[in-house]
Amino acid sequence: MLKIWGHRAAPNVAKVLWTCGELGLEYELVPTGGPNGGLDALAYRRLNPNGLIPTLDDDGFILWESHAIMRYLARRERAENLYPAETRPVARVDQWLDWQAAHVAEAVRDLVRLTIKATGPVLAEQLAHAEAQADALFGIIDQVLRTSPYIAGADFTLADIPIGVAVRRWTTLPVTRAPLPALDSWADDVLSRPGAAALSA
Ligand SMILES: N[C@@H](CCC(=O)N[C@@H](CS)C(=O)NCC(=O)O)C(=O)O
Repeated sequence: MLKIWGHRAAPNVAKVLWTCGELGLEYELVPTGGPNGGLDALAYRRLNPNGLIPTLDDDGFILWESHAIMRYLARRERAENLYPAETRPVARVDQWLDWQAAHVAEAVRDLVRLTIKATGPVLAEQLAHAEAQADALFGIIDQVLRTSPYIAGADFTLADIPIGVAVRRWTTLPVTRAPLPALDSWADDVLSRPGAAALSA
């Protein structure tokens, strides 16, 4: 059985668990990181030298980086509905996966650092700047979703997963958010998929 080191509340782990849910894959979750600790243990560092979660073990094949794991699992299961084989459709999915990791993840992380994980006083301008950054990024997705049912086109794909996880996180933070109706209704749709149940299990 697949082994995944991490914990459900960690967004990058949630992406992988959701992917497993979509693929109908069973896994053993090894509680690591967050309140479980264990990231600095030598044995864990041998698996993942970054000391971060998630890490996957598929019958001795060790893989880290959440999006690499998602792609690997979709390919392993030949799930072309989630991760197409054709050059252009897969490029579109990759575009959104990379964009989420490069921009959205950081914007949400900034908001977390300035709110629920703030270690000292936060300037109102700092928070307003971070809120505006997130509004602008999620606004890009809202625009797409006004004319497209899913992030990468007509069908649900891997591209919807990291952005779904990020929206879920963003909407639970004590921040001011721009109203983005197309994004909200897409999020209601994708987060109610059976595959996403792993996020709140
Ligand atoms: N780029 C990495 C980032 C991994 C990462 O930052 N993981 C966070 C959880 S989302 C982590 O390990 N945090 C330490 C902890 O939760 O204790 C990935 O996508 O897998």
